[in-house]
Amino acid sequence: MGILNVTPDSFSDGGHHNSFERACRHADLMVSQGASFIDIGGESTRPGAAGVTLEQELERVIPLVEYVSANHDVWISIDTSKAQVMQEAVESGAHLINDVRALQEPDALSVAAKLNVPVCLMHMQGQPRTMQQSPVYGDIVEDIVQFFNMRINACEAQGIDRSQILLDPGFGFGKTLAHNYELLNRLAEFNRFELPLLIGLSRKSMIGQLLQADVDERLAGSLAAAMLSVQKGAHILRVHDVKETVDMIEVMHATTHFKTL
Ligand code: PT1
Repeated sequence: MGILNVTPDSFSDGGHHNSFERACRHADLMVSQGASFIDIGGESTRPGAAGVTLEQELERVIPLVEYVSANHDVWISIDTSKAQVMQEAVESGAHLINDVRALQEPDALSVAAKLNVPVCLMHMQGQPRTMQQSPVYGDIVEDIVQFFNMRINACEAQGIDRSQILLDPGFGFGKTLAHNYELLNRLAEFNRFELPLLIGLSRKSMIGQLLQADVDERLAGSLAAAMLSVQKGAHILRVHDVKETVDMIEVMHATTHFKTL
């Protein structure tokens, strides 16, 4: 799953045109590199980020959903927590709702149920602006398992079929460095749900803090963590570096595809 972030281009004097064009070319590139999903998001949810208005978010993501839908044969994922963005994105061609707030915002649950598309439920402690201040858990895995059980039940009560649910433990969302690495080590414990696991750790602070590396120097660390997550049962990797991740997966798969005897 290639990440397509739409943030306004402060260098362009022509309003939104420049950033839209760049985002389209980036989508083209990620598809040519082998992405099977494009995750389109208009709200930054990295630590410290403030929210965006509904109007801003719609203005950023809907033209891109339309562009990818018209030009590429890939799954389009809409990364949003807002019911109206979910609705307009799916009406414009999105196939999957990716919600870092696990359908807990107003009307999100009922709208997602009505839209009848798969939903990814992500775990987050707190809200992006403050989530890294002092995250506390009992047992990191068991606390997230409990959260997933609660949200799966809420989905099923609204008529969302269990087969339409994906789970994401939310690396970097209200978790210390130690929480993130224990979570990665114990990822296989989420296989008990028998639901697809979506994992996002590409270029995150859990790599940067450990390696003392800036965002543009986190590729090797991100690939190592992504490979481990696949070995422990991850089904979908949400990444910036599509080509490198596809190469990594191909090498992993080769180990089981050759038999000479
Ligand atoms: C994610 C994810 C996401 N991450 C899903 N959606 C982001 N399903 C946005 C950092 O620690 O993991 N899963 N949508 C991006 N959010 C972050 C969070 C970016 C933490 C960076 C960090 O650096």
